[in-house]
Amino acid sequence: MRDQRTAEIVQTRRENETSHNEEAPSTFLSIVIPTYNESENIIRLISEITNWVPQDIRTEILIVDDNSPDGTGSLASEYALENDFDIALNNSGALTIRVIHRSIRDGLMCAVLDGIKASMGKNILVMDADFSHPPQLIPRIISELKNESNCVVIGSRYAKGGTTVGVPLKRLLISFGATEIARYGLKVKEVRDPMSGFFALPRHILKDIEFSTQGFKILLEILVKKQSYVTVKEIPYTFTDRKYGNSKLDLKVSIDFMKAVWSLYKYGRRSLRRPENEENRKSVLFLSKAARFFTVGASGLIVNFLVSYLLSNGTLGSLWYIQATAIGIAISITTNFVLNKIWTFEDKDFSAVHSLKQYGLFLLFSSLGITIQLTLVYVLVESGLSYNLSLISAVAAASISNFMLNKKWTFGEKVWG
Ligand SMILES: Nc1nc2c(ncn2[C@@H]2O[C@H](COP(=O)(O)OP(=O)(O)O)[C@@H](O)[C@H]2O)c(=O)[nH]1
Ligand SMILES: [Mg+2]
Repeated sequence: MRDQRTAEIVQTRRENETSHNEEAPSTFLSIVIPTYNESENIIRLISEITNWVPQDIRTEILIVDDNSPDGTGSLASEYALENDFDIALNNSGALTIRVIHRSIRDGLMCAVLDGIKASMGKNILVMDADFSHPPQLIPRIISELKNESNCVVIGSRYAKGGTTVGVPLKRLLISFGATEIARYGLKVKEVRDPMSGFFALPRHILKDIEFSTQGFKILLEILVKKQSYVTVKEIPYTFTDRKYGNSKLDLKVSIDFMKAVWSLYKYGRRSLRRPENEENRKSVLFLSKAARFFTVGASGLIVNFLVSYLLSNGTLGSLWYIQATAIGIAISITTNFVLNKIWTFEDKDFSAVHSLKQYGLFLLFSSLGITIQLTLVYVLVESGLSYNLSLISAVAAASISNFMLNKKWTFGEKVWG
């Protein structure tokens, strides 16, 4: 299946190369745009981009479409053929459009990676097709790319001056929670928006990175895996929720995030076996433990959610949601403690006094989280959000502070390392 799909991409590329070959060697920027059912957006977006790309910048636009049922792929191909984008915009600049038609829907991350593989530019810009990422930012991004050779340029919702408009509360909370977990858990805290899908970088930064196509956000992987090598420039912008079409990521978002934490954890373990220097070793250790802690947290989230849900919906009981949540919290704290002791912090001292003291501290720090969690659940449910989503958001917020406190006090480790 996969080979068949790859073959189709290559074939599409070759067809296009026949007509665009002469432009390829000096392309400055490849703009990779994944699409799935974006027929209402894609043509307007391409023409907006052509308006905003400076005329002296040789650019290719690469649409990566997963056989959209609404015909986005063929619309884009027809548009590219009808509008002769091989005509130089002026003496030195030119714009080409290529469409990669993938026969099956194989996920956003994989679509972007296929686009990057097929691209030819010295620099790569990744953006969505739904106008959440404003093309007006492209000139700024280009000038930052020109300024520095190792710079990852991020369109940032959370840097000072950036914001989001029209995004439903539940998505904002999930996005914010995931961003904070990534920033603090995976040691990219100096980056305000490491989960952005709007970013650009010189191609050479991607050398040697083995992406996990099970991953969640390409930018996050780049930042974690190349953090000592790159500088980061965040450009604030206003993220506007799409006007046309539907989001495809609502349901998958939490599952994908857990997968990402898991694969970054595995990366941390592998790197640990070949530490190059002390600082690197410390950061890998920290990264690895944080990833484990949050994986345990994610398992606790499932335990917490299931217990609370089953106790409130009549399956195991019909408790008031606050009571159900409290029991869910108590059980998940205990499973979290055991897993963190054995797996995250690899503590081999199982003597009763030591373990009980640790459990006491773990409870103490968790009670801080409980306060945050209960308050948040209450505020969110009472403000009209569904109980399930309120619960997920509150659990995520509470687990962040726990990592640092437990690392230092419960398990007696230095915070860093
Ligand atoms: N090729 C491809 N593109 C996708 C897929 N899922 C989402 N996209 C595109 O990825 C971008 C972001 O998706 P969107 O649904 O807007 O996610 P949201 O902004 O998080 O709600 C859009 O341009 C989508 O068309 C997919 O499975 N394959
Ligand atoms: Mg979107």
